[in-house]
Amino acid sequence: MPQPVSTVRIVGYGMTALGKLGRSASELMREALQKSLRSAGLQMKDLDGLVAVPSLSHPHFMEAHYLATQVGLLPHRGPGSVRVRTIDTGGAGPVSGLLEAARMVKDERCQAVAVVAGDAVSSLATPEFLARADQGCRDPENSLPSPCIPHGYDQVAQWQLRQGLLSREQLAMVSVLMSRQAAKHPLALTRKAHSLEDVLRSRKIAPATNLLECARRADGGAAIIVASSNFMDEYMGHDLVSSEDGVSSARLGPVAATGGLVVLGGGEASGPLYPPEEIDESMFSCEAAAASAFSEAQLLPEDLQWFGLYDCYPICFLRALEACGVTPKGTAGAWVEEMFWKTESGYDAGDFPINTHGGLLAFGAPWEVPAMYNIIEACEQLRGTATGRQVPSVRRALVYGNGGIFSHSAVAILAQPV
Ligand code: MLC
Repeated sequence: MPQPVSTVRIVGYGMTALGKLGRSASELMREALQKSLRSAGLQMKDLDGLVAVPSLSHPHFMEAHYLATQVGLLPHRGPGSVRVRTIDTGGAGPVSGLLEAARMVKDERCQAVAVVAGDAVSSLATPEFLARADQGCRDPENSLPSPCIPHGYDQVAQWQLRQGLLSREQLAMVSVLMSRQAAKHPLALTRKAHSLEDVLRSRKIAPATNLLECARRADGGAAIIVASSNFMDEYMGHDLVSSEDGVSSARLGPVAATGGLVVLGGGEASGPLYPPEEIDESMFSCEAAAASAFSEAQLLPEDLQWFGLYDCYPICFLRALEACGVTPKGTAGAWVEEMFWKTESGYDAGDFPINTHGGLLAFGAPWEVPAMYNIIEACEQLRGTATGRQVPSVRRALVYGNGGIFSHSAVAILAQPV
């Protein structure tokens, strides 16, 4: 009998609380991993793969090996083998991790792979946070002032402002829009929508970047479980629970029970680690990553009903709108302004089907974790469980993670199972 064609699916996901939690990154990773296993109905012993992204607050040599050892996945004692990998593509890490896990399932015949991220950058005192964050982004040739990351993005924002396709207000409107979205999500850090004046009058961090336009620092962990549909169908089929009336059902968790979410395609591309002295289009990589993802999924932007776009700073979100085909090249500023007015006095989730959790600017940003929130929110939207912010009829969704200062892009396209 030929085996039915297997698809790669996200069969579980989970996250910790967000905030200033006073817990280590490893503790947050472990909690998120346990929650994601529960939502799949799997146990630690069912995993034969683990991908982790490193943390800034509590870094470990070979983070994924460290975590796998802590949770008892290593040393491996059962049949077969376990593969464990640390992926460092900055904030793109969770989406790179999802694509790596999908390859592990497809090409290396893994049955179930966890992708885990966690960090505690809010619990780090600001001078220590900045010393560590600046160290990674300080270019000896073009020394960015501290805080280096906001200044790096600011250089790109200023370059776009000089081109005349964007206004300072349109940049600030991105933060307002994200705060309006976050106000509808029960776990988001930002509870109340900002006004445009709140954003424009908040503390100046760099020439065209104010405090409310910076990724909102937080502690938190998040994880997903990626598995082959064959494994979920066949292996879990053996793990039957008999009820009193003799009916058997698999011990699947709530996400896996509805078939999980299908990983249709993905793409990655890289740019330089620091913005070059002369900024031009060659430093950006989201366009190439998105094109690969669309090509692999054999879809066009209009085939998607929801987008999770990286928004560590407004300029990243604005560029993503164009790179992912939400709006044509050169029109993102005007598009954001139109959305700003459209959502000004109440709106339905379907009016603005992007970052319905509030993104890095308003949901919360534990360093390299936040792209996992894009993935998790995509799953909630695809499952129809985004209570109070559900976009109608989401069948396919795109998630984008960005690392460094536009230094790495990872894009994945997810879908409901057919
Ligand atoms: C901060 N606050 C916000 C906010 N940002 N509130 C709402 N929305 C936002 N976006 C709040 C804080 O919660 C805090 O509230 C108060 O404002 C002061 O913030 P702070 O962070 O405590 O201030 P400070 O210590 O002075 O530091 C300011 C800062 C820092 C700008 C230097 O916040 C910072 O560096 N932020 C950016 C982090 C960052 O760059 N992350 C990586 C993005 S790049 P309260 O109530 O506690 O006083 C990326 C790619 C990659 O994602 O690879 O990583």
